Amino acid sequence: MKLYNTTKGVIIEQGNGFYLAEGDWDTIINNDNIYEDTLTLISVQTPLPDGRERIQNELLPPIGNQEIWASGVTYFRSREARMEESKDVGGGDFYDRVYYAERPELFFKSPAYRAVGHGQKVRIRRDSKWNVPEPELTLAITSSGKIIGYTIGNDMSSRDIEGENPLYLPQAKSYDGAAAIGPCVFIPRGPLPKDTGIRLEIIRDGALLFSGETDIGQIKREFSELAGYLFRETSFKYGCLLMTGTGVVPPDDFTLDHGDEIRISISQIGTLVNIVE
Ligand code: DO4
Ligand code: MG
Repeated sequence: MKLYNTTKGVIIEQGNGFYLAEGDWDTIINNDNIYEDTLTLISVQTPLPDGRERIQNELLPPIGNQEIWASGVTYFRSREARMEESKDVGGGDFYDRVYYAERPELFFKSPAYRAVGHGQKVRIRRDSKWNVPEPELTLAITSSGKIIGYTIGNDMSSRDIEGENPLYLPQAKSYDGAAAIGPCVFIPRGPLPKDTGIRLEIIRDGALLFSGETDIGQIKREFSELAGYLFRETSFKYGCLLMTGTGVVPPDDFTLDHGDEIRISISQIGTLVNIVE
C-alpha cells in the first residue's frame, strides 16, 4: 500500500482504491504495525471517488515532524566518485576507508520544514559550481527503530564544496531545497527485493541529458545495519527518514542548471519529479 500526505489528510492507496486515514501523518507513520492496522482500517471504509485526483492536486512531502538523515558511500560507485573529487586535497582515502569500515557514514540531511516534495523546486547553492542530484531509496523508520516503509529521496549535493574538504560536507549537503522526498511512503508486507531498481533522469530543455540506474542489491550494507547505527545513541520521537546512499553519479563534467527536471523512479514506489529553481 502507499500513503500520501495531502492538504486534505493522509490518503491510502491500496489496490485500485483510495481511502482517507484517521489521524495525522506523525501518528499514522509512527506505527510498528502499520501494514496490518491500515488494512484493518480501510476494510470498513468505502473508497474515495476522487482519490487519484486528490493526490495529484494536493500532494505534500511525505513527512510530519521527522528528521531526514542520510547514509554515505554505501555503493562502490559513490566511493569511486568521492575519491576522485577529493584526491587533490588528500581526502580520497577517507571515502575508501569508510566504504570498508564497520561504522557507516551517517549525516543529518534536513529537518522536515526544509524538505520539498514531488513537484516542488529543489535548489543548487549560489556559492557552488558543481551540483548533482543523488537518487536514494529512503527508509521510513518508527521511533522504535523498525523500518516500516520506503520513499524516494534526492540528496542534492554540491560536489565542489565537499571535494574541497570533507569537513565541508554539511554545507555541501544541507541547505534550502537540498532534500526532496516523495511522492508517497510505500508500505510493503515484507522487505523489498534486492533487484529493486533506481533510475535517475535529468531533462534539460525538453531533452534527456543524463540517465543512469542501479539496484538496491548494490548497496554494501544491510538497511537494519544503517538504522541500527542511527538509533544507537539518538532517539527519534516521531521516527525518521534515512536516505540509503547513491549508486548513480553523473560524469564529472556534468553539473545541474536552473530549470533542469530531475526524475527519480524506484520500482513499486513511483517517480519523484523536481525542477531546479
Ligand atoms: O560522503 C559523502 C556523501 C556521500 C553520499 O551522500 C552518498 O554516497 O550518497
Ligand atoms: Mg547521498
